[in-house]
Amino acid sequence: MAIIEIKVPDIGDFKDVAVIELLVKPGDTVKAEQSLLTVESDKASMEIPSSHAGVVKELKVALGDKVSEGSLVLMLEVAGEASVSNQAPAPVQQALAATETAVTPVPATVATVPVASGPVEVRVPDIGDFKDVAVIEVMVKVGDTVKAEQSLITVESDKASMEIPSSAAGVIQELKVKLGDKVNMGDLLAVLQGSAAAAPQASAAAAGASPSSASNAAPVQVEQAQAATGSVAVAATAVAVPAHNPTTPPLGLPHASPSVRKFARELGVPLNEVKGTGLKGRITDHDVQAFTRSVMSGAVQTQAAQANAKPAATGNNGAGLGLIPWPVVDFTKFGPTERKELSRIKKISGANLLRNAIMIPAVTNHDDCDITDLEAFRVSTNKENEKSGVKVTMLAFLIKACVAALKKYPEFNSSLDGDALIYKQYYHIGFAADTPNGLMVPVIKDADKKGIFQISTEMGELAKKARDGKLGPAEMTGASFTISSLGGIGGRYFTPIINAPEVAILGVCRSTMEPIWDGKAFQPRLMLPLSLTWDHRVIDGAAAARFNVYLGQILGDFRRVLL
Ligand code: CAO
Repeated sequence: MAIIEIKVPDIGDFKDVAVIELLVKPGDTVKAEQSLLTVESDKASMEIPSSHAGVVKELKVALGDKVSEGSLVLMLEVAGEASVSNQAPAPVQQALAATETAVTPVPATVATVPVASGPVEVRVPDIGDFKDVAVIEVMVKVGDTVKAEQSLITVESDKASMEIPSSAAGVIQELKVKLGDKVNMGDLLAVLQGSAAAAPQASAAAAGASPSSASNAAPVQVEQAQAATGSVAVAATAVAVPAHNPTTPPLGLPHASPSVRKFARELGVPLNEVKGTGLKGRITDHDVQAFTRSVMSGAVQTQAAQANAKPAATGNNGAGLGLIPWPVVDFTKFGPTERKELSRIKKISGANLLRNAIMIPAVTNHDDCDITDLEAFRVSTNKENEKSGVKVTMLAFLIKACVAALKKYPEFNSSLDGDALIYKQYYHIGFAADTPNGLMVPVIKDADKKGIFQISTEMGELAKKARDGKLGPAEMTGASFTISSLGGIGGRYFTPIINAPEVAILGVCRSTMEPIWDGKAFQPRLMLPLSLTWDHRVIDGAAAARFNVYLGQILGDFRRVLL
């Protein structure tokens, strides 16, 4: 075993290029020519391969470091007695695009020509082993002004694809190629009205120019596969980039030119989600733009956004959570069935409920409170106000009592915002309403500023609107706390699901007369079952118990609200 130094090979004109990606870590076993890191200049990016197989002992570069030819990249433990000082750097390796099987080098065989002033012919430079490669993308049209080194077309063989740049700046007078044409080194691509740019002329390559003139050459971009951690475009400049052995291509990678990959990277567009409309499904910059537009307009969601967003009411089979799949059962085997679509409201609320149930570490405290006196007051109040047409139910008192408890325990009236809590200084109370189409949650705004009659009146109006399907968005949003009352129906306790981004919800069931021990005897008292569900990230069990106790005290003696 020996430890050898792996250095940056000849990367042509590139100097002080930034390390943008580390592809290995200490302990990793690497093959010869396996990519170790990605470097990027303002013109291109490329992967730096290992010259040997071995085990990575130590990384000598970090993200953001600047490297040049000869810079030490890492220490590698290799089999045998290799000399540390004698390791030739590996050639710069180009990875493979989705449909490609290998990448052929782009040798340095273009030469400089004198400055052009009249029409300039742009020809296919030396593109190495590529012969009869198909034009799969034409990036310019007649009349376009192009800069020297701007990509004009993309060509593709069965092994690789590459962008062919203009050797001069100018206005395109004639385009000599079209989609599907086969081209070779030296073929005429375009005629420019030159603007005296001192750029290399590809046609010189055909005339047998020497590889040593490489430093002046126009770059030819060779398409690079998208690495697992992000796409990287290699611009193999027309320097001496030696050939390397074909490697196994990564499968299922998107098919796009380096410039499109760069464009997508800049926009944060996941290329593998973009549908290519170019030849052979190739992704063009228009496709990237169209994808961006559709994401921005909300017409499309990226997979990452979908993963973070609410799952469908029932469409999610649990695979994303690493769960076993949802059982698919043919119920007709067991008896007659009928399939009915969920209502729109059920679909929407189902998705929200699922997210909230999964994402919130929720705990429910069950408690009873004595509402004997309050119920007597409610009944007498309703009698006194029979003619007003406003009926006061227990829920109106519960809303008022909750406001008092929220004021005393403000974290129940908050929302999580990353590592912080947003304390709301308003008291908008949502109440779950049962409608023919499903559950809706209208909101009583500023419940702290309203009396029991006003709350009762609004509740009646909002509940009616909910049942008639006439609630507006403003009437269903902005709640800071929610109450779900099943008191009119029955039941004892239940575990309501928090209506995110709220942090707590109060469930109420039907009050019943119960024998309560007063220290001397059992007394008949009307007991109201309360179920408070709370987000344990925000609220502690003790605080939840205090909230319930305080709520019970208020409902037991409503005069406490005034204290
Ligand atoms: N204990 C005993 N009786 C109760 C009670 C309680 N906790 N709460 C209400 N009642 C009584 C009322 O006093 C009323 O009695 P009367 O008809 O004798 O006057 C009756 O039950 C019906 O009340 P209500 O339900 O019409 O009125 P409300 O203010 O209590 O509730 C509303 C209004 C809109 C919340 C309710 O109609 C509703 O839709 N509840 C269902 C909420 C729901 O679905 N929650 C579950 C969400 S999770 O899926």
